Amino acid sequence: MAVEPLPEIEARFSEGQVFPPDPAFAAQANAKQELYEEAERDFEGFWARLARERLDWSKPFDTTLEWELPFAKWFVGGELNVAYNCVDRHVKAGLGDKVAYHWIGEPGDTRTITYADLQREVAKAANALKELGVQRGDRVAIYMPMVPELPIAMLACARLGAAHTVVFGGFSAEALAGRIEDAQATLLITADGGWRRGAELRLKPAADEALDRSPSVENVLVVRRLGGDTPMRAGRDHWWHELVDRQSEDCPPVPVDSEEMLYLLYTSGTTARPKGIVHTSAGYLLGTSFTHEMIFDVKPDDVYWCAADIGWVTGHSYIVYGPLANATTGVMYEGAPDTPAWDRWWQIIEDYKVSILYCAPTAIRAFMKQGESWPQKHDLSSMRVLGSVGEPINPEAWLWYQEHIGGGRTPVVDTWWQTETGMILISPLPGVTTTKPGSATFPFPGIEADVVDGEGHSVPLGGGGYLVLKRPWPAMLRGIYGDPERYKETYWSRFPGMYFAGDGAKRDEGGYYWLLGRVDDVMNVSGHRISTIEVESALVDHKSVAEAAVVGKNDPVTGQAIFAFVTLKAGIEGSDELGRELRQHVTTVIGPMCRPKFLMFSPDLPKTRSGKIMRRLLRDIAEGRALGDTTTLADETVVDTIRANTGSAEE
Ligand code: 7RM
Repeated sequence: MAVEPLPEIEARFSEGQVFPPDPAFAAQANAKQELYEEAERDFEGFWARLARERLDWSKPFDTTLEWELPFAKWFVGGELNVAYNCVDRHVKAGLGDKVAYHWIGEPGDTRTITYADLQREVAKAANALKELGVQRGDRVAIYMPMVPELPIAMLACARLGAAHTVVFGGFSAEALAGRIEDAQATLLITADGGWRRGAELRLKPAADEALDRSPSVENVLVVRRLGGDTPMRAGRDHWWHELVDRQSEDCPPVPVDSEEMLYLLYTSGTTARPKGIVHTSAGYLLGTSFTHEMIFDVKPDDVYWCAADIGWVTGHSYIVYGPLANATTGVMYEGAPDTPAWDRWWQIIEDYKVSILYCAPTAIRAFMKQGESWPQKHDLSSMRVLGSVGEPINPEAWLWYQEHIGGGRTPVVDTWWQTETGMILISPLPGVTTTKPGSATFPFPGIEADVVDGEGHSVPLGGGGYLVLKRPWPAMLRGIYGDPERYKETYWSRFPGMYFAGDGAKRDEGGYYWLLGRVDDVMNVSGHRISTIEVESALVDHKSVAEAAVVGKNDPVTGQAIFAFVTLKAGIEGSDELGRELRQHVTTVIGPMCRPKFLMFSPDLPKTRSGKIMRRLLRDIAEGRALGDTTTLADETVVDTIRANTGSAEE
C-alpha cells in the first residue's frame, strides 16, 4: 500500500521548571535507575526474570519471546490463570482480610470487599457463568456501571479462560450491538442501571434494544443496582442475586496458555466497523502489574485510586488487573466528581486516606476551573503520588495538580500509553526521574521508542516527528480481532518494522519526550506544522482559562487558520477584550505563528467518556458542516450549545 509522506512536525516547546526527585522519596522508592541498564543489556532476559518472579505459573514457559513481526508471542509454553494471580494467591499468602476495593456509590452507600470476599464472589460468578454454558474460549460482553460486580464479572471470565469485552455503560444500544456482533458474544452481563449526577441511569432498556439485534447472545445476567421495574425476558434474563448467590464458592481456576485471549476492547476506528483490540494473559498481567508497582510506587499499605471508568483501558489495566495482581487496596467510585458538590473526590481522599491518585488531565482542568477552595477544605496530606493519563497534560494543569492536590510535595507521573499498548510505556519513575511539567519524560525500562521523520529516520534530539516503538513489549496488543490485515496496515505499515502509535512527539535536548497529540489533529498554517497541545497549553497558561481546544479551519490564504475554543474559569465572563488578551498571550508565549485567528468562548468542550477532547467534532463546527460520528461523545448537548453560540470572533 502506498502511504502519503507526512510532513515533519515542528517543535516549539520551551522548557520551564524541573523537579528533581526528593531524596527522602528516592530512598524508599520501588524503582531504581539500575532497571534501565538491566533492561537495555538484555530486554528479553529482563522480562523473563520478572515473569518468573512475579507471576504464579501452573506450567513454566519455555521461550520468552517469539517475534514474527508484527506478531508477538510472550512466555510461550507457559500456563497460568489470571484470576488466580489476582485473587487466590493473595488469600493463600494470608492476605484474605486485606481490602481489595473500598467501593463508594454516588448516593453515599459503601461496600468493602476484601481479597477473601473477592475470591468467593469471583468463584460464585464463575460457577454461574458455567451454568449459563460459558466455556473456555467464549466471549462474554459486559455493559455495566461502576459497581463491584463489574471487576468480579471480568475475573469470573478470566477464571474460566473466557474472554470479556467490556462496553462503557454510557454507550448507546447501537454501539453495544456492534461490539457484541463483532465478538460473537454468547452472554451479556449488565445491570438495571447506576447513578450519575444524582439521577438514575437505566441501562437495561439500552441492553434490550441491543439484544434485539444480537442473535449470538443466549443469556443475560443482570445486576440489581437501582431496584424498581426492570423488564426481564423469561428464559433469557437472569438476576445476578438469584443465580450467582446460590452458587458454590468452590470453582477451580482453569489454567490457560500465556497467549490465551484475556479480553477484547473496542476502540472506534476510522471505518464504521469497530476495532477489537486483542489482549492476552501472561504478558499483559506482567506488564500491567510491574508498571503499576514501579510508576505509582505502590506499597502494601497504600490506598490507591484510579478514577477512570473500567470501560476504558485505563480501568482494565490500572483498576483491575495490575493493582489486583499486586494485592493493592483500591478505591472505586461510582459517580460524578461534582455530586453532590465539587469536593466529592477530596472528601473521598480524606475519608479513605488515599495516597495515590491516577486521573485524566480533563478532570484536573475541570477542578482548576472550579478553583482551589474545593480541595483546600480537605485534609489531603495522605497523598504520595499523583498520576495523569489520557491526553497531554498542560504544564499549568500539572503544576496546579502538584500544588493543590499534592501539597507541593508529591511526584507527578504523566503516563503515556494506549488501548493497544496495554501498559504504560512512557512515564517518569518516581524517585528516579527528574520531571518537567508537560513531559511524559522517558520510555519505561525495556521499551524502545523513537521519534522519526516521514521516512522513518530518527529525528535528532530537539526535533519533532512521529512516535514509534521499535521492539515488542509483553502487554502489547496481539492483533485486531478477526482481522490480521487491518492490524498490519493500521499499526505496522506506515514505518516498516515499527509500531506507529498515531501520535506526534518531540524530544528536547535532554531526550525528554513531549507528546504532541494525534497526528490527525496537527494544523498546517502557512506551511508550519503546529500541534494543538502547544497552542492549548499557551492558552491554559493564562490565569482566566480553564481549558482550551484548538483546530485548523480551512483558510484561503494560509491553508489553515487556528480556531480556538476556550473555557474560562468559574466566575469569569468572555469578552472581545479578553479575546484580544488571550491572542496576545499566545503570541508572547509561543509566537505570532500560533496566534488564533478565530476564538470562541465555550462553557464546555465535546469529549469522549474517557475525557479526550474530540477535535474532529470541533473541526466540523468550525467549518460549519454536519457533525461526523458522535457515538463516543460523553454529553451530546455540548455540541448544540457550542453551535448555538454566535460569539466567535474573527481577528
Ligand atoms: C491510556 C489511553 C490513547 C491515546 C494516545 C494519546 C493519548 C494517552 C497520554 C496521551 C499525551 C499522555 N488509552 N494519550 N496518554 N497523550 N500524554 N500521558 O488513553 O487508547 O484511550 O488513548 O491517548 O494520543 O495515543 S486510549
